[in-house]
Amino acid sequence: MIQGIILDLDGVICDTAKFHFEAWKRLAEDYGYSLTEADNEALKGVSRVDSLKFILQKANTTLSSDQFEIDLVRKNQWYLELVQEMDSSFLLDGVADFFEKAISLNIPLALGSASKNANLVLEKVGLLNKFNAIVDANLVVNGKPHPETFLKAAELIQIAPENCMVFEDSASGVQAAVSGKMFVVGIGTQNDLPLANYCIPNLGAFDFNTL
Ligand code: B16
Ligand code: MG
Repeated sequence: MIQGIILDLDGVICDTAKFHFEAWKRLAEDYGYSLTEADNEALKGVSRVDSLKFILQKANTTLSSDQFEIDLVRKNQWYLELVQEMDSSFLLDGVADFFEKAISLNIPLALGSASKNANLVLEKVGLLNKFNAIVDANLVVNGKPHPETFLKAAELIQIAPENCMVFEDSASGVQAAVSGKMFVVGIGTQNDLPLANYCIPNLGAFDFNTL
C-alpha cells in the first residue's frame, strides 16, 4: 500500500535538464566536443562529478585535478545564471495540481534529487515549503543509481521503502528506486525507462485513484 511519495526534481517537477544541457554543452566545446541529445539523455540523474567524467571520456581528454574542480564550478555558474530566470511558469505540466491533490490527501511528500541546487530551484518555482522532506546530493554519500537518496527520503518521511512511490525521469534514478524496493512511476517512455513499473508523460497524467 502506497503511503508516501518521493519526487525527483529535474525532469519531473521542472525542465531544468535543458539548462544542465546548455551549460555542459558550453563546457564541452572547450574540449572540442559537441554534446549530443543522446549524451543529454545519458546525463539525466547523474551527479555533477560523474557528468564531467562522462564528457571528458566522450571528448577523449583528461584534466588535472585542479582544472577538473575549476570546470565543475564554471559549469555550475553557467547553470545558475539560467536558473535565475526561473519562476513557477517553469513547472512541468500538471505539477501544481499534483501537489494540491497530494497535500489534500495528506500524503507525505519528499524530494529525492541528485542535484546540489535543489533548494534554490524549488524556491524559484515556489515549491520549497510544500515538501515534508528534501533530500539532495548534499545529504548523501552515494548518488543515483545507488538507492541512498530515496532510502533517506523514505526515512525522513517515516514511511517504509516498499510503501513509497517514486516519480523519476532518468534511467539511473529508476534503477535507484528499484534497488530501494520502491514502486516506480517513470516520467517518459517505457522504452527509455524499462525498469519502471509503468510510465506516464508527466505528473498531470497521474491518477490518484490508483493509490
Ligand atoms: P547539480 P535530478 C540531477 O537532478 C540532474 O538530472 C542531472 O542532470 C544533474 O547533473 C544532477 O542533478 C546534478 O545537478 O549540478 O545541480 O548538482 O534529476 O536527480 O533531480
Ligand atoms: Mg531527473
